[in-house]
Amino acid sequence: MNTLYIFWKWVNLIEKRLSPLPPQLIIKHFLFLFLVFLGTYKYAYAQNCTTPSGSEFLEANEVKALILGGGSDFWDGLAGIQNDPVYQVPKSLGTNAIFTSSLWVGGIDASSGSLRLAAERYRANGVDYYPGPLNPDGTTSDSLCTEFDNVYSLTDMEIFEHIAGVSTSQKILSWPAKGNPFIDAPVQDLAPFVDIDGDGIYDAANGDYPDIKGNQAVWHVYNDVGGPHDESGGDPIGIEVQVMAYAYQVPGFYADEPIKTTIFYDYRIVNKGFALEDALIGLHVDSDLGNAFDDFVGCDSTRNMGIQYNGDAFDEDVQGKPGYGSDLPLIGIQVLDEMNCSDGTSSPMTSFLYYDDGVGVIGAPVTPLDYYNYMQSTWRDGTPLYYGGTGYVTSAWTPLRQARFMFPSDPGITSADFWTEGSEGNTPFDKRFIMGFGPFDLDVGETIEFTQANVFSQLSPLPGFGGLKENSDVVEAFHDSLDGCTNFDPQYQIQVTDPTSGNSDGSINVTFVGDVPQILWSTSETTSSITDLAAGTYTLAMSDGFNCYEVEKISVGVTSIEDIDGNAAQMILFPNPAQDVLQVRHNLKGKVQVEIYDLAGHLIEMGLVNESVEQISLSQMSPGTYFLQLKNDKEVLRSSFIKTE
Ligand SMILES: [Ca+2]
Ligand SMILES: [Ca+2]
Ligand SMILES: [Ca+2]
Ligand SMILES: [Ca+2]
Repeated sequence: MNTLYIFWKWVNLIEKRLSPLPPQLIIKHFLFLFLVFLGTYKYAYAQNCTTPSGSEFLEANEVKALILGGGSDFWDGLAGIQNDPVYQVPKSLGTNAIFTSSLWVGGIDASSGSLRLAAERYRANGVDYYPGPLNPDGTTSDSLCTEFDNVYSLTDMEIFEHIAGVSTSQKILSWPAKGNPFIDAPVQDLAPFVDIDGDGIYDAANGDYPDIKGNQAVWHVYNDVGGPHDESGGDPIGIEVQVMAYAYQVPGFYADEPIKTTIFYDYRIVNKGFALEDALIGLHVDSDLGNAFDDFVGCDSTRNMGIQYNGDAFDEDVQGKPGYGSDLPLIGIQVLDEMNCSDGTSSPMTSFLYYDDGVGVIGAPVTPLDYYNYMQSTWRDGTPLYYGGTGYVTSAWTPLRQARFMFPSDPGITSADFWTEGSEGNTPFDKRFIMGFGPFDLDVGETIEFTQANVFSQLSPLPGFGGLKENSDVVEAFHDSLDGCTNFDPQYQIQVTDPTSGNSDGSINVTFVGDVPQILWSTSETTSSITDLAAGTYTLAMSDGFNCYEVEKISVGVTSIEDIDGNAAQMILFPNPAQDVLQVRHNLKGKVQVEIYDLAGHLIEMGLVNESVEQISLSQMSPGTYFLQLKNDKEVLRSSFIKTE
């Protein structure tokens, strides 16, 4: 694409975005942005990697969010996919709440003492981030960038169907996890997965499945060395960023409503380049709540939360979209707990700052140092944030003390030390902010991980944060309750009725004790009992609805291996019921351990078998129903049989 065209298109977008501004301000923006454009043009090296072009909508609940490849979301800028910011909440209204949000990372090179930085705002000058992971030595290549120029979206239902053996989608097969034979990438930790066969490698054909969160998740990976840092002008660090955005559509009772208007992110930032001292992580957010030109910003440092809220009592319609009207919106960008470094250190939010997007000392960042300073409450001229006023010290104003957090007060709770946009008499306008975390010592090989939640509220009447704080508490408690899968342990009994010879009149009846999980059979049925079964092996997949699964394979009336299809691990028991001797056939490899349990779960018998055909004597056992389990080092098979008099 030719440069002039890019610039013209970009000007058009900026003009559209700024159209409610007075003309002289638009011209000011034009001139400023044009100077920025010329200033950064010198960084236009020959390209190695493609710029990110992937995108997917995350829309599992009442948020519709455009997740973009690379380091910024919602507004795709010059990529031109949507030409519209897409963070609609509630999506039924179709009103945008966030224009764009992006990740900033900066720090001091431990050996050279110079600043290294990756940061994007609007991708107006280009990008700092490129698609794909880095090789272990911190390098990348055209082919690696191209292979990963994608964002990967999955629903929990697609995974459930894969686990149950209903269907395995192409997206499951090509999930970009470690060692996947379907993708071309170095064998290293990438997208999370559950390693069913325990070989350390992802292969859906062997039963492994993606380990997502939420009812839908969107995962992608990017780095800051695939090309020049055209947006910030910073020197590259050598970071790889893996991020999963996800959302829950939980069944509704009132206290869960905030979950439906929240999206989460799990970030994993891996340093594979240069050791950094005083590394800072920033979240740059330009919220535009409906009408973008009547907003205020603030923060709640105890919650690690940057807040944007409507600055007046009515949110007007904007550019053909409905505003929020008098149901005034607030959005909080929150880091749950803290940011954690693999060296054992962690950090809460240590800085919150807004800037006005002009050309002044509290205006838009231009140099890499500007970006770095904005992550530590320092203005563009190097002066620190002071408490009160505009936060910028002048000769006419002698502030009392320095500050880390700008506008930290809840406008609903006045106090002696009150500082909000309203208390300073600011005019509601198009605002943006930066949340800073750190400093960290980020050595090569170390990672920083954190979870971000975008929390929404329309519950607060002007002027308080009360409703948003309530929602934030619900979201945090919900997130804390998702403590892995150790508590998901469904208890059940299985009754099998074999089909009469050559017919399809068999059945499986599963009786749950306690909580009944979500059920999906390989037959696509979702009830606890299935009927009209021909001889064969059926898979029962169980889920808690929050990404935890259990699987049971149950054989019905199977008397020959030909009755079972596919290469998957299988076993057959016959005759069943049996009186004296039970024949066991299976296709497990290697040493196989056999265990027999009674209905109460007591182990009755165990032993090792090496052959694919075994005979088990039942003569010492009482009549009744038993479970037989076979397992080798990779797989487990279970089935039930009946011992008769
Ligand atoms: Ca595996
Ligand atoms: Ca607004
Ligand atoms: Ca208004
Ligand atoms: Ca804004």
